[in-house]
Amino acid sequence: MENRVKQIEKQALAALGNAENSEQVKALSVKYIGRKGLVTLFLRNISKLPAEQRPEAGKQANIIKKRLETAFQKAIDQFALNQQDNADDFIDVSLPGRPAPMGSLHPITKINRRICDIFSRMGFDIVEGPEVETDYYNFEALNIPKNHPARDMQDTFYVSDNIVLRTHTSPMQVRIMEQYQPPIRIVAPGKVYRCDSDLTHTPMFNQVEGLLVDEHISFGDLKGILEVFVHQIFDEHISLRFRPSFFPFTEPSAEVDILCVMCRGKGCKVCSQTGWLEVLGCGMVHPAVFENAGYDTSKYSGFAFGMGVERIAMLKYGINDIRLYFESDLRFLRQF
Ligand code: 2U9
Repeated sequence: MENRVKQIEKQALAALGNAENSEQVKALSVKYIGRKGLVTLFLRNISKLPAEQRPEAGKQANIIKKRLETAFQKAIDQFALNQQDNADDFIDVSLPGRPAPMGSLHPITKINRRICDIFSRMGFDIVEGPEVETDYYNFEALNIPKNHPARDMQDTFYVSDNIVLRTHTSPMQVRIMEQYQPPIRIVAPGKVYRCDSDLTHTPMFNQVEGLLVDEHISFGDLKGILEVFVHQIFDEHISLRFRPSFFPFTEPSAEVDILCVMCRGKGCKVCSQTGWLEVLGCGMVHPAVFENAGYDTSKYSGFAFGMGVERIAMLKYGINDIRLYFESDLRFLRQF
């Protein structure tokens, strides 16, 4: 008889091993230890056993009933836990994906591209060249003589006696003139280097310079092209003026100012009370520069211009410290 209850336990545990969910375990619990379960019936029938067997059989059957109760409950708890785990693992493929953090272009790159794009639409080609230059391309060919203050050690980074970090992108335009006869229409964007550092100057900054050479080019052409440029980069209604200036490589030379964006011409701290803000420099190419390039000055004339990209970006966005563009502070950069 005792063997019979042990057999029932063995059978119950084997069936429990094959159960796949808590519903099946509950059914087994009913089958074995429920009110009409096999172990329960065994216990009820103990009275039919010979008197001397009853105590031991009853003891065994109760122990087995307890063991099965514990085993069934443990299995039910385990299935409940697994179900919870599965719920955590569940992937809802219909949810929108997590947005990947995206980089963006630096404001100086954006303005640089915008400047080049405006000239490109007016037929200018974009040319790029070396940042380490010879004295000839950076100074001599551009009518900057040996004793000119721009060559000063204070202003120029010298690599050796004859080699410098370019102080402007003009050397590139000299190289183009050596290779091609007019007509030429180019802009040269790129990094340039000068020994200078304060609120509005950094030792490296970005320039865009332009050069247009053909027959019958006049100061009127220069004004027309640069007016279109200023209106496109700032605002088509902005007032501008051409103010006489001096550069060794252009004659006559001028600087272009826009009406102060802060005070609209009244005079304030930003425009040093002048009512105007300097945007770029320009002029008709000096005949000495054409002669160095081997261009026929009786046939060709042309104009050139140059601007600092950081300066344009400062004016456009109302930034008063150029160094902000070089500090990689995302709180600053995210605003553009
Ligand atoms: C050749 C001949 C002439 C380029 C020019 C300027 C005027 C000018 C400054 C603006 C602010 C430099 O970035 S800045 O500091 N540039 O004012 N640049 S005309 O003249 C040339 C270039 C090439 C062959």
